[in-house]
Amino acid sequence: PKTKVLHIGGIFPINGTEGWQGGMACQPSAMMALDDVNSRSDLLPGYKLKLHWNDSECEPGLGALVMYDLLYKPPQKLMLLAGCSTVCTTVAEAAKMWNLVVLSYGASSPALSNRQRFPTLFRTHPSATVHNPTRVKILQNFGWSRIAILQQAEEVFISTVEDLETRCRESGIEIVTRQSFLNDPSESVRNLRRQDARIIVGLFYVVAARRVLCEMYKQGLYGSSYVWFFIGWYEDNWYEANLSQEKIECTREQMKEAAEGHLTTEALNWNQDNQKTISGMTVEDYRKRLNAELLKNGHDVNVRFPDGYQEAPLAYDAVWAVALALNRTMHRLAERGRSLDDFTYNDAVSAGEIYSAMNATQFLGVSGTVAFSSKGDRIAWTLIEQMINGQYNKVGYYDTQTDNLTWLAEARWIGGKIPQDRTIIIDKL
Ligand code: ABU
Repeated sequence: PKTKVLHIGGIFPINGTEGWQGGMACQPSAMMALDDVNSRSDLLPGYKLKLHWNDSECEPGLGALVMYDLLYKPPQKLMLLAGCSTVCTTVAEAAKMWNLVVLSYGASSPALSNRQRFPTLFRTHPSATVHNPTRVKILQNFGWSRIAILQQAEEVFISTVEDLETRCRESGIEIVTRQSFLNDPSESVRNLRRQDARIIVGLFYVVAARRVLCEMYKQGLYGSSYVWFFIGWYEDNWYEANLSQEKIECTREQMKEAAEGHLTTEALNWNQDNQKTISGMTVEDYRKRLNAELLKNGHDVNVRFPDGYQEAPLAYDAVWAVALALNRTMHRLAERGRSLDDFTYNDAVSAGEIYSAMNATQFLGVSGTVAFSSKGDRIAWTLIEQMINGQYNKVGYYDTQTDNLTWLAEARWIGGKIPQDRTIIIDKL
C-alpha cells in the first residue's frame, strides 16, 4: 500500500487576460496523470504523489508569489511543474537556489534552453526554435527571400526572432524590418506597410494576435498580396473569440477576412500513432478521458476547446516524467542508504540524483516519445496549416532532424497566384 506521500508543486496559468491561459486544459490533464501514476503499484512503491498547485494567470509577479507560497508552506516539495514562458523563466531561474528541478509542460521560450541560467529546467514543451527551420523551408519553397518580422516585446519572442534571424542569414533571406510592440501594434503595422513588407512572420501571444489581426484589417495589410505566418498553438477559433471583452474594434467577419490564407506552424504535441503508450492508453483513449474530465471542469470541447488543449498531452506526460524520475531516484538513493523522504532544499545530493534521473527519462507518452536533449529540450516534428474560409487546413509536416518537408495539400492563395515578396516594377519602354 502507498502510505507515504511525495509532494510536488504545480503552477498553472488559468485566469488572467494576457499571455497563455493553457492551464485550463493542462491542469485537469496533469490531475488525470496523477491518478494514473498513483494507481500503479510498480511505480514509486509505498509512495503516493500529491500535487499542490495554484494559478499564475501567466503573470510573472503572481507566478513568483505562487512559487514562494509552494516553497515556504510545508510540506517540502520535491519538484515543480510550470507553464507559460514568462512565469517559467522566473520560476526556473530561482528554483536552483532551492535545489529544485523544474519541469515545464507549457513554455516555448528559446531563452529557457540556456543551461547556465536555468540549470535544473526540463520541458516536455518544445522550444519555439523548432518552428524556424520549418519557416525557412516554406520561404524557400515559395521563392520568398525578403521578409519582415512583427513581434511582441517579450523574451519568448525576442529569443525566437534571434534564432530566426540567424537561420535567415544562413539561407540568404533578407529581413527588411523587425517591428516590436508592447501592447498596441498599430504603429508597427503602419511601419510594415511603409517598408512594403509582403511576407510577414508574426510572433505574439493570442490576445496581441487579435489586436494585430484587427490592425491588419484596418490598414489593409491582408489579402492576395500578403502572407502572414502566425503561431500555431492558438486555439482554432482564436480570431473570433473574446472580441467584445478585449474591446477589439473589428467584427468577426472582418477578423475572418483578414485571417484568410495565413500560415501557421505548430509542434506535434499529440502522439501520431494510436499504439498503447506508457499508461496503457492510446492517444484516442486519452482524448476521450480528457474531454470527459474537461466537461466536469465546465469546458465542453464540442462547443469550444479550452486554452491549452493542444498542450494537454505535454502536461499529462510531464507528470509521468516526474513519477518515473522520482522512481529511479528512489532506487539510486536507496543504494546510498538514503530516501526521498529526507529531501530538504539544502540537499544537493538528492537534487543531483533527481536531475540525472530526469535527464535519463525516456518513454512513449500521449505526446509521443518523451526524451530530453542536453539542454533539457524536447525534440518534435512541426505541422504546417493554412486558414481557408475560417478553418485550419493541414498542408504539410516538417522533420528538422531529417530535413524532410512533406506536403499534404497545396497551399491556396487568394486570386490563385503565389504572392510576391516585393513590389515588381515593370518598365514600359
Ligand atoms: N504553447 C504555449 C506556449 C506558451 C508560452 O511559451 O508561454
